[in-house]
Amino acid sequence: MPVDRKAGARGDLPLQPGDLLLVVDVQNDFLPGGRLAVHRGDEVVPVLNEYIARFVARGLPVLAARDWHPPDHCSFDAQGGRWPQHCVAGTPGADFAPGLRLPPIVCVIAKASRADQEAYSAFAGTELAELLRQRGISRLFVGGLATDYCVVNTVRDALAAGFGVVVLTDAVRPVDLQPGDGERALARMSALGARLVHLDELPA
Ligand code: VGL
Ligand code: ZN
Repeated sequence: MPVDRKAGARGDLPLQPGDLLLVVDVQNDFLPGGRLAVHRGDEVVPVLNEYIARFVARGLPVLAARDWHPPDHCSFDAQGGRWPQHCVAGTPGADFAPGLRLPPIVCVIAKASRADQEAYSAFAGTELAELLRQRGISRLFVGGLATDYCVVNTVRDALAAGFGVVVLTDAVRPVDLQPGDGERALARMSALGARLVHLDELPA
């Protein structure tokens, strides 16, 4: 399914109170050289830094989710899961990318930290929805890794919980276990009601 990118003139998506930037799993193990490296995953870092700067300049909040597994997580191949061991809580592989310029006040959500449960979505088993509601957040701008796993599942749950969602298409990259998984994930998010944008469409 081709992804509809027709919408979007330069600067036509104003940022407003109630908007929040959600940075998903920009962690060393998902970058080239990491244990579950996403092809060109490092390319999202400078783009996300620009989005972060735009949110911070307007006093809008930034939240970072991180994959935060115990060493025997059920998704790891040694446990019969589909992935190599990655993002083990407290290890360098689970650290945020060193070049990612998260603001000094950033809320961090850890997910998939129970050994017996896989959780791609930042909403799964976390307090994210309550936290957003308490803070009066109505719309999430979502970027990070990986498009076809944690990003798409997080976006699906955000929409189901009633939040507006804007996907930052230049700040996501897919695992693409099957070629086209990333594009299909973008199409799915669009079909579910997310708006797909790139940096030019936000005010500078
Ligand atoms: C992810 C695979 C396994 C992700 C996390 O962050 O997209 N993908 N764990
Ligand atoms: Zn994981």
